[in-house]
Amino acid sequence: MTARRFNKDFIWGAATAAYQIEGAAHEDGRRDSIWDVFCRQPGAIVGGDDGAVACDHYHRMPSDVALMEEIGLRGYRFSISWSRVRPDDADFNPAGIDFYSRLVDELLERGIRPWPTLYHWDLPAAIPGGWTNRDTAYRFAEYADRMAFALGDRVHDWTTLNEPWCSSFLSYAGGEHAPGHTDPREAAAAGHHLNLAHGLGVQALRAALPDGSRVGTTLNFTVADPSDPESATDRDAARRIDGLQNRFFLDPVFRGEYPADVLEDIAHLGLDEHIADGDLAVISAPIDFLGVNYYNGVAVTGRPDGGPAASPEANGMRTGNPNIGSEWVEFVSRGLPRTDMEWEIQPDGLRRLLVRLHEEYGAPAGIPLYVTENGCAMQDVPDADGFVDDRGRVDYVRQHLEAVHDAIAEGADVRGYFVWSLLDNFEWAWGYEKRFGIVAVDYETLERTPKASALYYRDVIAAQDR
Ligand code: IFM
Repeated sequence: MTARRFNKDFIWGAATAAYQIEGAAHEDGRRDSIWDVFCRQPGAIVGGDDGAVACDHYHRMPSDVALMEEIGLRGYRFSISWSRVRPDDADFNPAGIDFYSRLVDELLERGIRPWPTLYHWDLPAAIPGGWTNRDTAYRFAEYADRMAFALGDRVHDWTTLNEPWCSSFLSYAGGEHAPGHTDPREAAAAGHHLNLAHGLGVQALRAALPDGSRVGTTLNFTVADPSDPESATDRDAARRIDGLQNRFFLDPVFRGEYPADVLEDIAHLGLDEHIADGDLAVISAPIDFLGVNYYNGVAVTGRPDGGPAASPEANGMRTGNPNIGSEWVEFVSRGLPRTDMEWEIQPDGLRRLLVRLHEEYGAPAGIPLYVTENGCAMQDVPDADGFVDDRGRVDYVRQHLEAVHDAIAEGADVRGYFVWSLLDNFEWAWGYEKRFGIVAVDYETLERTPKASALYYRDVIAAQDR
């Protein structure tokens, strides 16, 4: 991999999210987010874990940024905690804003480009109705405006949302993420309100930021293949997954419309009731880049006997409840190796995804793509010194970087890669059981130890300068 050349401006980064690493959940004015509340529900999180301490990044931020510099990162994708910045949905909190201002300064001092995301799932719990409430989208725009005012002189790349599919369908229908609801009609409403929040957020950011600032969004993508390509039923199952998980969020932003086939699939969910005149014009305001999160592909069938079932874990989390549409869909195993999340390792899915996104969405809009998350959970075993020789993760990252390189060679305009994640961290409903970091975190001592994958990534980045 070190032999492959990327453009000299390619951003080599790592990503995290506020609730997963910061801790300090009730310090300096921060108040509950929907995740703090969800974590208190018995059985919601493996091991009864929560983000109260997490990696304690809130207190260790300068040394974490120093670690980023040691790895050679050129970009750092983090999220801003709305609940820290505007606790209880009331006044803005200067101490909360100051944390992100100091983080940005620290990054810039070390030559690392700040790449903030405004919403990575930790909605203030006090907002009535969460994302089922249309008003939440307008509150998001106020928050975006305030952050642009605070950081816009130093931050040039802004992301509105992270993975709105997760904060709508997985959260309001799948029940696996906060607030843990299982009502598909709520999920459809939440999905539209998140799309609207993105559009209103873009407007607010554009109005407040200096010229030359860039605004984008990050979506998670599921590359669904029919289990049997000859089966029309399986092909239709793949279309439906692509529709609900990918195009439900892409098409309003890039084309100003919901895909007709998806509207038909979910006609029973009352989406129309939530779409007001002018919403789609707001949502489709031009953006400057698309963030692409990719972890795995899935093989799907619409036939009851369509193949050996994928494990229950593979059917959950990243894939959510696939049966929100009107027809039944099942994920089947095609025998590929899997990560500790039971997700298939399928690097070629990333190549195909990037080429498709470029051809169908990026190129027509004239905008580049960034891989804003890619990585894997593995069963890490530290040695006596706490070092993790995570060969499996090294292979995963290498294969996916090759896939990015191949996609670029095929014409996709991909300008950066952010590995998920810098640190082992709070993996949502899985608590601390699943480890995605290239840097190990000892949750007793909170000590950080770069894994073999961090050293590998450092070498890949360094090789680009030779
Ligand atoms: O940890 C998450 C992250 O918060 C969003 N994208 C997927 C990651 C792995 O599940």
